[in-house]
Amino acid sequence: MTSKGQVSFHGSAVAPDNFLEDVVTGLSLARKELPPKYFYDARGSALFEEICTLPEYYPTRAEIALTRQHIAEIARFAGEGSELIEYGSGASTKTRILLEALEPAVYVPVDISESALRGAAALLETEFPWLNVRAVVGDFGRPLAIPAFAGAGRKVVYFPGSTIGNLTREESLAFLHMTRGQVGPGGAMLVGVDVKKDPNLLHAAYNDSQGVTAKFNLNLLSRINAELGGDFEVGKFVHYAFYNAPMGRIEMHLASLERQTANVGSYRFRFAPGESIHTENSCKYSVEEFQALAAQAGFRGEKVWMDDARLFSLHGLVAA
Ligand code: AVJ
Repeated sequence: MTSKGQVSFHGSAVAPDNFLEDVVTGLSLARKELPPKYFYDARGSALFEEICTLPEYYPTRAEIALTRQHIAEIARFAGEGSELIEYGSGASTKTRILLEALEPAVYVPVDISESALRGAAALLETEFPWLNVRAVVGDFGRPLAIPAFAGAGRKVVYFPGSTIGNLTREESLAFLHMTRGQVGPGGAMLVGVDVKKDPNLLHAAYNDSQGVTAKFNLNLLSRINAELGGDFEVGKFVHYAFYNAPMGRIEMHLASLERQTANVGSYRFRFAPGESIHTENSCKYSVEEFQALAAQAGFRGEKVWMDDARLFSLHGLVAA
């Protein structure tokens, strides 16, 4: 292909996040919690990138390996000239592998951050000059207006990284259902899903020896202090992550080391010794479990690809 692709940006009428409201609501619960999406300020995003390179954090490496290994089949599954829609894009290594092999008619990265999208689009323009990019600023957790692209093949939503693990099983079901509507009949989804395994491996992946995951978790309190006028004594909280086997998920918490209070604006929150703020779930699915969930949402599981060590899965789903 030699012709030049087009790049355009589209809004999707997103209701902006309300950080303060979400923090106050979450910290007012009997079991305190905060939404994991707020991890990703500039420092949090950089720490997450660092996590992806840690020896204990296998998901990123395993997913890249399996994508490389099975790319021909993945491309065949997506179909020629597809409309490739990526949720929570960031133009990562995985996306580049896919774009090269799939040569989609159009690539639609969807992200809440317009600046991240503009940066990614500028890079893609030089790396893939033939590629049509229609960036959508929006929250993939809500119904989106995806611009139609004349002549494109089927819609394929790419959702890598086991980001779906942040949702509870009920939320995932609703999300898959909504996405099925988004791709339409015969449309498809490629979802990266972390799989159940030796809990020691899971535990290590979220309790790395260099303490980067701890910094990533604790950064949420620093962010509240900086952006919402909070006065959390970050040194009096610790990162606490464990595998909750009955729930099939890693839970990350910030545990209070002592009895203390913290203020956020005019709100005051009390902490008992050892009491925690639940900051993240990272759900793990066996292949069969995820296929059953997808089927409940109206998808047929057509393909499952895994890396050699069977640490991570990529599901190829077709809207039934
Ligand atoms: C980006 C949600 C897939 O759950 O493994 C990494 C985030 N948290 N280490 C995950 C995360 C702690 C990651 N996801």
